[in-house]
Amino acid sequence: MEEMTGILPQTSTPYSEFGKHVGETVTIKGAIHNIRDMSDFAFIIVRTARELIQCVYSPEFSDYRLNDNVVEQSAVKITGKVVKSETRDGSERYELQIHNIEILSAPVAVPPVVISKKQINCDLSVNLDNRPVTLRNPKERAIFKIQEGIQRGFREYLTSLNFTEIHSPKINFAGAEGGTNVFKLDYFGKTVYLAQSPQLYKQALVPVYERVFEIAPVFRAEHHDTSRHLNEYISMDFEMGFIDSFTDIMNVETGILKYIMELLTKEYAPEVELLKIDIPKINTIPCIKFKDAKEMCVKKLKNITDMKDFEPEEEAFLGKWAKQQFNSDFLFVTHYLSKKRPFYTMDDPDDPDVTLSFDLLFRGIEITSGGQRIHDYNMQVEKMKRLGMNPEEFETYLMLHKYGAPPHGGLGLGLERLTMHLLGFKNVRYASMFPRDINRVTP
Ligand code: AMO
Repeated sequence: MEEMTGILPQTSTPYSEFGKHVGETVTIKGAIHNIRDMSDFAFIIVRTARELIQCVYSPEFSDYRLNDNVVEQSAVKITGKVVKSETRDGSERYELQIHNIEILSAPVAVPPVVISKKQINCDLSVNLDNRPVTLRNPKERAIFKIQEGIQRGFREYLTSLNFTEIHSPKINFAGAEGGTNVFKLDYFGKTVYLAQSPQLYKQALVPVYERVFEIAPVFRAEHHDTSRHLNEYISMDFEMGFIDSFTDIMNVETGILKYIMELLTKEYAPEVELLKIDIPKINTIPCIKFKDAKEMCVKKLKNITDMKDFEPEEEAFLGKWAKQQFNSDFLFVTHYLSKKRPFYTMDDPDDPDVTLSFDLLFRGIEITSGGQRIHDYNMQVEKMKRLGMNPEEFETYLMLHKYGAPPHGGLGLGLERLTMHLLGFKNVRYASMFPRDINRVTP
């Protein structure tokens, strides 16, 4: 009887180890990404999990004879000799002189979009329609490797501060953020809602674990088609107890972002280089109160009518201002109006018209909302009533307050929004693997 050892045999040599095998025969597994036939020899570029490996075919050293089965997107196992290759910039590169090719699986059709070029050259909608294929393009897949790095950074940094990772339910008894952008669902004859955020649950877990975080999808029934809204996105949330001020939350976020940018620089260098990412340098992040930011916008921009919130052009202006004044790509805007923030937000005891809350702008676009929450039962019930809500419908949420909760706060950071602005995309869909918007639920 066969027994499992828990050890995965290494049957493919990673490119990062080629330097140790110069002159030796190795085996690699991957997909044929591109074939460049040069009549008496050919370059066969093999795509592995993270790299493109240049393999050279020549009847001089290849036992295999190239034939019609060797096509782009075939899954192959190639055996060959590692040799150092010439580079214009003098950097160390290696290639494989092919001895043999084993076709593990061959496609039955040519991809609908050319994916072997440096970048995908088609409309966004065609790119998204063909996502399982277009994501194979090295630049496209690099976007989501970077996204992995962002999530890793968020997770690693918070874990180092003793936060506990949680998973809250996505089928909920109420919308956590209010408003109309909530998906209703028929749940065995009852109306329930898809989670707009993990808000109510992450707060409930503060008296349990003190510090919690979650990285998970959330759902917003956005009825409009904009370049920065998705109907499903990944929210990176945390919540922490025993805060002295909501600035504790902003300090933790500053630490998270510094850590993420360092991690990307150190461990995601191939993707950072491929996508030419301008990694922001973060020392400190400046803060401005909503009221002061608004006054500045009104002075500098024309036709500002909404005095309770920012228009996208105001955020863009504030982003430029932060860059000029503080050389910062980030800006915290604090003390948003009470009227514009959700029911769980703590009002400022010194000025109840404003809240102990903040948004973080990155290069002129909001990527985070957060703040201090109400922890007092009577204060929360009273605020709900003031906002026309029925506290009885939130009985289980109010257990948090009823049975004692420490002063606490937290934030939600949109993964796709952060990726979008880090990579300089004009549309958030480029930063979503399989975006869901008002017109799209496939693939
Ligand atoms: P808020 O609703 O502001 O706050 O969302 C937090 C962050 O999530 C991102 N975001 C979106 N990204 C893509 N598409 C959307 N439709 C979309 N909506 C929001 C943004 C935004 O800054 N519970 C609070 C957070 C908290 O206070 O802890 C909340 O969800 O980057």
